[in-house]
Amino acid sequence: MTLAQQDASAASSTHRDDTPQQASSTLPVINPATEEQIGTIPANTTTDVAAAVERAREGGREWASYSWRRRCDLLLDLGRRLADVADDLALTDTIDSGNPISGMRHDAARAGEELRYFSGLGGEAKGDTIPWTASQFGVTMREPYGVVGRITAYNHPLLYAVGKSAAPLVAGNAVILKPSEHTSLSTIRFVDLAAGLLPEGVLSVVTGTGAEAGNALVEHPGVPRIAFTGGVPTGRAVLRAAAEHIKHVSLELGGKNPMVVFPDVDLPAAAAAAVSGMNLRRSTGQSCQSTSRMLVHTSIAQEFTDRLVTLVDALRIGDPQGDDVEVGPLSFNEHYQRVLDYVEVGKSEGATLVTGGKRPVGLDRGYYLTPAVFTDVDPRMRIAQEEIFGPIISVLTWTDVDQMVELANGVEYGLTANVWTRSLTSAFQATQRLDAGMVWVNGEATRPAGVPFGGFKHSGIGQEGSLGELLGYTREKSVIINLV
Ligand code: TXE
Repeated sequence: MTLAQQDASAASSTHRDDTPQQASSTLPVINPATEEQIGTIPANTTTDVAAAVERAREGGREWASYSWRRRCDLLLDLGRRLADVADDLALTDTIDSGNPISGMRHDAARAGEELRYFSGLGGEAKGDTIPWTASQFGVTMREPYGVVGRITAYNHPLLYAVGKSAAPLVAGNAVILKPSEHTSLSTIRFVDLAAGLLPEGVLSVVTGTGAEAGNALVEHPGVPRIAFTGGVPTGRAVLRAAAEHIKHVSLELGGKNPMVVFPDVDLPAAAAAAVSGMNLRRSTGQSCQSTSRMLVHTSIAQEFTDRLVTLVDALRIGDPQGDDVEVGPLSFNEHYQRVLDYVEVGKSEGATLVTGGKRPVGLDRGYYLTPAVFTDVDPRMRIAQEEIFGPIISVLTWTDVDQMVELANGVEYGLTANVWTRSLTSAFQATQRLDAGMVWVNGEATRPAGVPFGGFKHSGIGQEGSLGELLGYTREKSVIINLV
């Protein structure tokens, strides 16, 4: 029995209050590299979610009574438990999501970093004093919400489970995780690691469909704070459902991110950054921050594209458990079909498919696709406007900076952008005009802890990965003190 089968059967057999309740129905766990069912996860119901909320409220009261120092020490202990099984969990993510093991090992390490980063910030959830008169003044106090519902997307399962529960836990909230139904295994195992360390109910997970378990969490009056990572259509549904209880909601949504290439660049370096920026090696291009639109100055477009195609074609595609494998399968069949459709859409719209977009030779099973590069892309085409969330790159050209800015900002999204030039002036002038929450200058899609990450326009509400995220999981209460 493989590790993931052990995990999957563990997920559906053992029951501990903070792991998903036994549910009358289950959802299949499919290994995207083999298309085989390797287990099941509980399809939690609204009733299961309500029970989880009750336990979270209970545990959350105790957790909030701890000093921040004690909470952070316990979370650092949890981080040590995580580190002990990091490789195991990375393999679980690879078998569950299809992402290459090297990428998932990176995620497991990054997850530990996020936990340490926020555990180091515990004392920063502080208020202010507001001077007034000698006998009257104001203070503000930051309090936890109580229970936070943390709904996550499928593409970085463990990193999201750990990295996105750290800040709300440090702030004194109980967290109920709702991972994607496509990749829930490592989240269940992570929550298991907290057993006996955190009070019962402080960190728990519900699994199942978004329409049932996810929506139940958003609609439950006992969960005043919702943080969602996922697609724009679901983000809208979450906002609507949360409106009933006027909940505080943060959204990390999709992107259609540009990489801008000025004519003065070091072309080999820029082409290599284009491949890294697509996150092909970490999650087969399934990343909200991927820069999938190459906006290249006309004068260097052909040479840049030739170099990009050479690098893309050289990527090693195969079984994601292989240490030297760079690109794995897409994570689930429905999405695989969707990305395959976009290849046809691109061709039917008149763009030129220069390379890729096919099942790799010799990989007859599994949701595999060779990374694709399109040229002759008109900015109004669907492949230039819509988030594909897969290994498909569109190359568009520009001649003047105003045209480039119009191209870059000409989509509904505003998550990231990457500007490549040797000129600091060009870089900053472009950065100031780009409508994106995060801009790399000569970057490679890396995000150090502490740098706020959040989208403009349809890419979301709020920021993560920084002190702002921690404070976003607190409510600020104002107190007017009168010395009598
Ligand atoms: O999202 P979905 P996916 C975005 C990415 C892409 C999408 C892919 O850009 O658009 O996520 O992830 C649950 N009420 N980001 O396909 O389908 C569902 O069960 C409550 C952005 O997973 O939106 C899953 O757990 N919950 C990001 C989660 O929502 C519901 C980083 C997401 O599902 C629900 C990564 C409902 N009605 C991906 N319906 C960033 N910006 O950081 C579904 N869900």
